[in-house]
Amino acid sequence: MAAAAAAASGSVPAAPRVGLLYDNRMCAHATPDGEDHPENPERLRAIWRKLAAEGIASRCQVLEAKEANESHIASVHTQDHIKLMRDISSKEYDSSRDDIAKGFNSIYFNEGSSESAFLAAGSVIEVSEKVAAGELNSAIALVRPPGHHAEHDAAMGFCLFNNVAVAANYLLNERPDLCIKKILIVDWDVHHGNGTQKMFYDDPRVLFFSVHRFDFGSFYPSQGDASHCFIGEGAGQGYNINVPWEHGKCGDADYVAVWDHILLPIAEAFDPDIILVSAGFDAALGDPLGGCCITPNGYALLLTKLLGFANGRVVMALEGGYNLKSIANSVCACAKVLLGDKFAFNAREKRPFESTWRVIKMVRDELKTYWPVLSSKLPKNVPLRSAPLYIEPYASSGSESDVEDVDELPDAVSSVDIVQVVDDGLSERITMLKLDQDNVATKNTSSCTTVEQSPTDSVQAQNDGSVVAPTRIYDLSFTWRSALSKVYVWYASFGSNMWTPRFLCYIEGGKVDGMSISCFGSHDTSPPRGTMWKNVPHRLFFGRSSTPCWGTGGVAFLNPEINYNDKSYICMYKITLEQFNDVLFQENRLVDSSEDGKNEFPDSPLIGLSEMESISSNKALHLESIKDSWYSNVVHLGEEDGLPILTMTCPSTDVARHKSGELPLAPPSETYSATLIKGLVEGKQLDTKEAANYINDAAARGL
Ligand code: Q9C
Ligand code: ZN
Repeated sequence: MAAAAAAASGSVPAAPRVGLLYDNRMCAHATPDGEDHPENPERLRAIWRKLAAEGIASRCQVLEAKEANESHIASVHTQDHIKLMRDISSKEYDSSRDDIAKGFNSIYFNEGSSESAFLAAGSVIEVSEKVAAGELNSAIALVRPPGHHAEHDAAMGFCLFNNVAVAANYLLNERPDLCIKKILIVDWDVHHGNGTQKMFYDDPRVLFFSVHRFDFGSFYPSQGDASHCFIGEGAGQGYNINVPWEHGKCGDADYVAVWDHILLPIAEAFDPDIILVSAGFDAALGDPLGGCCITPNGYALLLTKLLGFANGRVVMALEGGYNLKSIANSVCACAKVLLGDKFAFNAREKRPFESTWRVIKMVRDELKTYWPVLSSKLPKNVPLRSAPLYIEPYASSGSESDVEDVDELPDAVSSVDIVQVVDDGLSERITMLKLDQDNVATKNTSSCTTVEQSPTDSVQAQNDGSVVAPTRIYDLSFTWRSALSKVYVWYASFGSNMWTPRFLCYIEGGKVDGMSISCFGSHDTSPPRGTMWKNVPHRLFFGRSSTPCWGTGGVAFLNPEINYNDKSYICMYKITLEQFNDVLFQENRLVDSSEDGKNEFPDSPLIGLSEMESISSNKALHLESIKDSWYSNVVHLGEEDGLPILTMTCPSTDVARHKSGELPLAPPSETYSATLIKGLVEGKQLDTKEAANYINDAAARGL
């Protein structure tokens, strides 16, 4: 109305009133002994410095933080939790503070935590109230600790109180005078907003939308409830929307596609009175935890699209985001949007991933009964790009991506861009890519590979989502080792290889207690570059009845189907793709010893670069050439550090045979199970008794 009046009178419309809340007191929350931590006070300072330097802060209404009333926090948190957060910084907790923090998932406390937590929650209330009341058009609350992981009775994931949830409840319950009846929460932090989801799960007044890395359940917080199947319950059915990425390489084009084909049509139908953004910036290009690649322009575009709803009443509350430059630049771009500055949106990479399209279809399908607009036809022939390859560009530098200069980072790298980043052995790899693609005639090395030419065309889809690789007909032994030695993967073990000394037999050769035959070892005997444990939603089971190495008893397999009721331990080793192939050869007994004592490995890799692409876009690759081997199915379990997590297990057809009884299920032998237990205990996952129970339960449970 204001704009219309301005136009009629011929005057220039007034600049939007934008609130900007910054308060140094929220920098008091920090690690107790000054240890490094991604969620640190510098985050707020870096953003503030940038906004001040760019002349943005002076164009906003700058607000001070305000502590939340306990009664307002009580709308989403238990009294016990509120009391603990209030008292945790007091003297009485000096000796127990660290232990209490350990009791939570990914939490630290210090003497400043209580004040910061109350200020963060109160600040989001403060700006939301002002926007709802029309005193401000929109606002940004630069708060910490963040909020969206906090559960009603627990701190979690760097979050103490759920700031956005507290503010939403305040508007709905405490301020009927402001007439806020419907709230859209857009959570674009790279992690799932598990806390917020739970707090409004049955509440149709709050539409909760979260887009996050999921990686088939392996990405933090690794709870199955981040999947698209969680749509709300009771009256809230259809009012909870999860968009779970399959991998960690999504960027502007992927987010825009989700906005255009899911979020915006639903926002139009829902017609919110205000939008609260759980604005984490850890999906930004350069973020050390997220791995995604939204540019500042990308955030600006996503935010611009939201301003079309709720009369532009948008409140942004900071959540995660751990690259100081990325978050400063991204918040700055968002502030400019709110202030009405014009943007040129020219994202370089406009194509979403194939996987993004798959996720969009899945989510729309799940929700179309609640939001009929989602039944509309999606555009056809959208140019897509296939999943990225995983090459460590600078193998000798550390993995500290947070020290990189964001201005220097390339755009979301596409599969072929990466080939250009690696400088040595380049021509060799290009040759190999060409040879590798003999049956994909159109594959080229320009940067515009489209889905029509994707390597998945050369493989056959199976009904379980895995694909069958064609039998290889060429010999690349002269190049493949050098090419694949520059590509890193996480090899995930769920069986005896969880015990590192046993796994190292596959790298260095030899055997450990309980093994009756020696391993050949890999060509490249360098040790893993990292080890890490995770849980995955796949069933561990023990099948077959004896092995040449371990004697009588079953050995471990992982059912490649996802089942969120399962939580299996995996121990991951960061090794090269060359080493992974050598492990795969040995696991499938494909290595021979010739008369002169030399070990004969197969002369082409089972998993080359093109197989990697099809594994990451199809989740699994059953290796047809070794279909009768026990571990012929390579499964993509997600990503860590931007590298794929791969494991080897039996094909789905064997799972079916184990289910039907055609193949035996059998408990592991004593020595084999002792090796698994040693792995879990030395890896500090379980104590001896728990580990034994874990193995026995899995053996007894079957499939
Ligand atoms: N391997 C926010 O972005 N990571 N929180 C734990 C354990 C916790 C992120 C990793 C990440 C929490 C607000
Ligand atoms: Zn996050």
